[in-house]
Amino acid sequence: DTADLWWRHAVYYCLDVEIFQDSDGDGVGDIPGLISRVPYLADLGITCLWLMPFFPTEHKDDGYDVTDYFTVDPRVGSLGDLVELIRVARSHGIRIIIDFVMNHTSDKHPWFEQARRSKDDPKRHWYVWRDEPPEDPHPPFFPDQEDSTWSLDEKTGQYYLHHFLRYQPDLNVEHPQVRREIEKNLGLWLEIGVAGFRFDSVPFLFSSSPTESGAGDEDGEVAEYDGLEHLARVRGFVSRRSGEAVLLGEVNVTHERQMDWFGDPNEGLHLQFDFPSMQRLYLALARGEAAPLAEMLRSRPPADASHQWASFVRNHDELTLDQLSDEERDEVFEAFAPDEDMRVYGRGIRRRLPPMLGDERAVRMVYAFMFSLPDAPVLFYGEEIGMGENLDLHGRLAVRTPMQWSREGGFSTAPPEDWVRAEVQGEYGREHVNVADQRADPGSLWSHIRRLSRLYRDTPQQAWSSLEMLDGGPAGLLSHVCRGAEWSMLALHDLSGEGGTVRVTLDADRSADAFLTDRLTGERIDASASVTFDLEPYGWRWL
Ligand code: ISL
Repeated sequence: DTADLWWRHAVYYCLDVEIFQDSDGDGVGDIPGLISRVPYLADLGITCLWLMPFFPTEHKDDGYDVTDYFTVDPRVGSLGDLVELIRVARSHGIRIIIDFVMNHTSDKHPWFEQARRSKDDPKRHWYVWRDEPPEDPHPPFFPDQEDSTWSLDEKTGQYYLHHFLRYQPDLNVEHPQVRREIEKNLGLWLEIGVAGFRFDSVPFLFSSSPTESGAGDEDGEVAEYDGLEHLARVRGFVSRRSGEAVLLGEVNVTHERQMDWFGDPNEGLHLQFDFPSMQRLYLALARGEAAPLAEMLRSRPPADASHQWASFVRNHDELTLDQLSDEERDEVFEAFAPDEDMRVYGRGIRRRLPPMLGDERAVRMVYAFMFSLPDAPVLFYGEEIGMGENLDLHGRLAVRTPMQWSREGGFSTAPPEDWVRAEVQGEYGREHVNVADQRADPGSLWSHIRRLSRLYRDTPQQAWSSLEMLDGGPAGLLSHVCRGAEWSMLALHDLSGEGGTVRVTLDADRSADAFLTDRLTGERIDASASVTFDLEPYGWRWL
């Protein structure tokens, strides 16, 4: 595989154009606005932007219900603007990857409108139809809006499959013409210059249609095998079209099953979010014990040279806790989302970090931990300033409020009541939480995250190292080593909030020339035998 491996040591930043920066005063963020913020992102240490969907949409699922895959929603700009963004970003060392949402279309997509005209329509089988609704393949993802993953199409009297909302009918990927459209679409964006895709809802995107025998697909080995074959073809297609394209997949399943989606060397997805470990991080914090997270990371299958895990601590959805048991999920709810309105769909938390964790020392430690792994770090916009959420907004929209650039707002010159989404009020409003103020303060969360992200960016050895979990020390202590051939990092993090004393003993046979360097201060610590560190509550040290 001759593909460029830039993606392995990139720092990722996810944003939605419509809430990042408005350039023309209509209250909606746009691509020219984003272009003006590229230098900001480069300065923060970002080297890859993941853009949430910017396609024409009916807004039933914040852009994840697409009506045209081959262009840009005129509300946020034009194809020309996008090409310009790619050029400007590239000149600042930033690549762009985009959300790829072809598991389903909008029900207002012309394909679906045609498919539902009659049972004999040539596009009918681009979607998945049944005379009777089979058993649901899984509980509905939006249980406040849907009871079933099948909806009746009145006119033709059949039910169609929608893993998500009824406004998001699933495409039938078994249909060769649908697969051709998928390739045409990937091909268009690669030609325009994107450096890859964040594949939305991977297990569904690559699933065969449910079988007559009972909607299957849930655990069906056969269906999954087909999906993997399909992914292999898609990866081949993408690699032939672009030497550098990367596939970052959203696969919220166990590590063991995620390994199938990585596949053999140089196959499958390049990157996958590590949902199981990130969910365990919150369980560990709730208990004040490192064990739940340490165990999960210890048992995590290592990614080979052509694959990488991606770490994150928040994203644009609820913080899903579905890799935890019911009891474990309740513990996390109890600790971090005691009120019902902080939770969503019974499975996750719709809060950002500072309000969720309360203690800013914990917040800083959590970001240090995220950047201390070999994994590709993925930030969600606004995390660098500790933006909060607006629980008055429906569901996941709570964590998707306009970027807070300054005390005055800075997102748009339109009056705030005309902004695309209500801004956050209270403690995490822009009065205190904004880029301008935090940029000027070397002690701010922004400065902390910038330091972490630039350090990761400038240390590719870390991304190529392998993860080793260490035992010993206080119960709240998470210790790991990123071990490389010529470079290793020992990382200590206190997850308990109690701090403690940690004694580090170096291997006898290495001690002759061994020394430790504090990665942040550059201070050299003589450690010919062993050395003791005192960690503050939620303290951390990288050596
Ligand atoms: O697996 C999950 C919960 O058990 C979910 O996290 C699921 O993977 C997720 O809801 C899928 O999300 C993605 O596709 C949705 C969209 O609404 C989300 O914003 C997107 O991240 C439908 O396109």
